[in-house]
Amino acid sequence: MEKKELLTRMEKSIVEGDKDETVQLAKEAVRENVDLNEVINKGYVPGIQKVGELWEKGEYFLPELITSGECMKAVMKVLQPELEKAKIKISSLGKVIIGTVEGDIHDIGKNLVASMLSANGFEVIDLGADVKLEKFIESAESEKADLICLSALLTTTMVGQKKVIQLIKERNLSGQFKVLVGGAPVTQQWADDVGADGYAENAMIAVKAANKLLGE
Ligand code: B12
Repeated sequence: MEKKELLTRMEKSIVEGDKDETVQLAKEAVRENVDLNEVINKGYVPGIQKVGELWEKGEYFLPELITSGECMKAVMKVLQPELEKAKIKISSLGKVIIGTVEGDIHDIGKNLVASMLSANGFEVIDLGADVKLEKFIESAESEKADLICLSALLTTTMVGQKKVIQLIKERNLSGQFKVLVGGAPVTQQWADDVGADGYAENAMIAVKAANKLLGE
């Protein structure tokens, strides 16, 4: 199958919530050695974004969102090991704690960021979604992490990012690890306002931001 057609079908399979097709296409991409960054960012992600638009327009409802979300997860199950294999086996560029903040169960974007960081040589500890704010700090301390990545998809949970940064300051831990924030409602302005060390609008840029923060 031509790459363009493959990417279009990937997008469509997510929009239609066709899990068998999404997984089968991911396997085909791996077999055919298609660039997995492209597969994710030009195939599957546009699909889930379209689902979001359809939801906003009132054309899709919660069951469709859940089904498409599950398709994304199934795809990442296929792609993640391949991304891992591709990563250059040199010493880790840094240890990263990542999770979606308390009260927020969205994890598709967070998983993508985790996958990309991992594929690009970072050691990633994924705490999952709906993570207690304290846990980010406890894990970062016990794991001696270099970076905490906080994802938030709801305007109501974004404030959790701010609270984690406050807790870090209160405990005089600011010098020990950097904080990177992201998620659909998060902006550079918000990151600056809450005192985050960095912000990235997508998983690719998150890798660049992490490199910049830990390379300095
Ligand atoms: C799929 C989805 C769901 C799925 C989630 C499945 C899952 N396992 O994640 C389900 C159906 C469960 C769901 C539930 C809900 N959802 Co929802 N959901 C979405 C949807 C359609 C897509 C989100 C997504 O996965 N996008 C694709 C990924 C790839 O993009 P992303 O998450 O933005 O991540 C990228 C970047 O933001 C960035 N990034 C993400 N995290 C991080 C972290 C760091 C550190 C960095 C640097 C970068 C970074 O990189 C990622 C990859 O490029 C969005 C619509 C939208 N436009 O975002 C609504 C949306 C986020 N949901 C919304 C709502 C309201 C809800 C519910 C409250 C609905 C309800 N009434 O129950 C619940 C939330 C329950 C809870 N407590 O969390 C609203 C939020 C409104 C708001 N502003 O607060 C949105 C915006 C829809 C809307 N327009 O109203 N949802």
